[in-house]
Amino acid sequence: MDINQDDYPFIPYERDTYSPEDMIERSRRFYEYMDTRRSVRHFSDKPVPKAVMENIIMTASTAPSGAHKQPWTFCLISNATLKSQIRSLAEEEEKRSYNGRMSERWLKDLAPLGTDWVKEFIDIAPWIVVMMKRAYEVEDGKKYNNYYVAESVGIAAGMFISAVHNAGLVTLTHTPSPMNFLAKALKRPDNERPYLLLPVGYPADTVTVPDLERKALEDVVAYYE
Ligand code: IYR
Repeated sequence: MDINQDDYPFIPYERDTYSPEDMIERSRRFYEYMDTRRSVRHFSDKPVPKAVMENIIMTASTAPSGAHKQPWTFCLISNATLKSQIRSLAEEEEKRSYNGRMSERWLKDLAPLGTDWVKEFIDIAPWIVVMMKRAYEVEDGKKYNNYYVAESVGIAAGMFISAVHNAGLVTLTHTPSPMNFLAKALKRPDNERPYLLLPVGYPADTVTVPDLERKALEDVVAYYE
């Protein structure tokens, strides 16, 4: 196929830049702000405006993606009947996972986090977002695979989580496994596969989180100067 780059004109791009001192200060502040994020398992049922969720989804959708295909769909759920249906299906799978499918070692690793198969937050959080990855697109009845789908949706999920934090809300990356039941319950088309379930809302009134420490810089960086 002949590709003429002139058919795809570029446009100028400008953005604010900062002095080295300001960069250090801004990046430090952002790190400290992000370091206040915690995964929360207990939510308040206090409503959150839909417009907030739409802004968060649009932020996530600014993520870079393979060939700019943006291979994601964010299912935005507030319907109580659907939430409770999803909860019972998730719990069915999770109960089996916690009671046999997960290894002893895995359960031991999870013990400090206080997780179990009960997923009450699916009923309680005002919004449940199910992120779908779009494996392919259909054009003129033909399937065209998307590119680097796992990488693309992973990046979008990170940006989603950051946007939730920026709004002053909390979320949790819930991964019921297997999660095919979600595609069915949400009547998604064949090209979409469930990727993550994220409840979003305010934390419950007296919420607690595990006393975790994050790795130090020297434990996560390898320098080549
Ligand atoms: N998917 C299950 C179990 C689970 C697994 C890991 I690894 C976690 O970090 C947390 C939970 C669940 O969502 O409960």
